[in-house]
Amino acid sequence: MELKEKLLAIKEEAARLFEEENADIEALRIRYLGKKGELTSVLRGMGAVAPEERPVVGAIVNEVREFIENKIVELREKRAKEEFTRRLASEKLDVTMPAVMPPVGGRHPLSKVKLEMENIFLGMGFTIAEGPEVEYDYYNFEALNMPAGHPARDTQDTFYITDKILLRSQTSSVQIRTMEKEKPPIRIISPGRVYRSDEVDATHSPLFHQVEGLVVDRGITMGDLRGTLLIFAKNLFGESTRIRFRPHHFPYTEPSAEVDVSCFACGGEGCRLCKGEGWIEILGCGMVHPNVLSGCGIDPDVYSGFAFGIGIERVAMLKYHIDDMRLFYENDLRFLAQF
Ligand code: 2NL
Repeated sequence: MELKEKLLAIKEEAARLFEEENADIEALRIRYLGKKGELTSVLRGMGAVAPEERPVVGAIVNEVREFIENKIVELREKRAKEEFTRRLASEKLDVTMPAVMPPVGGRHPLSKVKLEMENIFLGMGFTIAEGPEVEYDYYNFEALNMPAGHPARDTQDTFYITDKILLRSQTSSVQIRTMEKEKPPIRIISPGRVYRSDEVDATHSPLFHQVEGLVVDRGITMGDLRGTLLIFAKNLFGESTRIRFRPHHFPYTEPSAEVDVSCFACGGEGCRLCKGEGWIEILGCGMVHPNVLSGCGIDPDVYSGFAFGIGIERVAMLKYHIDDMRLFYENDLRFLAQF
């Protein structure tokens, strides 16, 4: 019968078309199974088929539909496999190739200088002490022989949280806390942030960094201070570096001195860096004032000590020839990437 033959012809043609090299699966699916597809239109013609013939024709329609559906699935799988094989061949992966390195940051110049200073003192047997940046007036001023109203407080004016609590103006406060807690011998450095209510300019910042040092034991003399600072200076600026002490005044040390290093750019001849002086000021120091020792419960008749304070920014500016302190805080990579 006509419809049966038509169906078998459809099947045969479909079988041939699916075998073609560039068979377009989607186009074939629409052509045979789509709403206006060939099988669908055969089904529409079922009305003309004699009722007793309908189950037979229906079965053939179903068989042809299944045949085409299977062809679609088969061809899709075959294409996917081919694509996979093609990609395996073309996308070769060399597992021995070095990985793409993510960009890695570097240390901030202030951190570098701080670490360098820390390592020099660690090498001399010092340990690192840390403490709060928000500090009691007592530890920042009072215990350092600067009672309320002392004129030296003006030169270290800082930021107050309350009458009695402030942002530390030096890390001496950490050393006072250590002396309260520990018996001599004490040999510590206290690196960290300190604050002053200064206007920002090329050489001032309300936040800067310091390394302070403290040694307390029986029989500590100014000779120990000098020897320690000479080793420090030689390590930081080179073996030929010399140091000199100039008398100074700090309320918390007696005697007190400012220390210069021989210019590491010209060796002491006088140049632009040392402004023709041959010497560069680098830190303040002195023998710990007896009032400071006794205030911490350490008997000044038995023990003596020396202390010093070094500005990290100042050392970093000298070392790297930086003329404006603000560069340290602006986080401009064009500046930072140079270190
Ligand atoms: C500077 C240099 C200095 C100290 C810091 C100190 C610490 C204790 C006792 C005595 Cl616990 N002194 N530190 C001593 C001399 C100088 O810093 O130019 N300061 C304004």
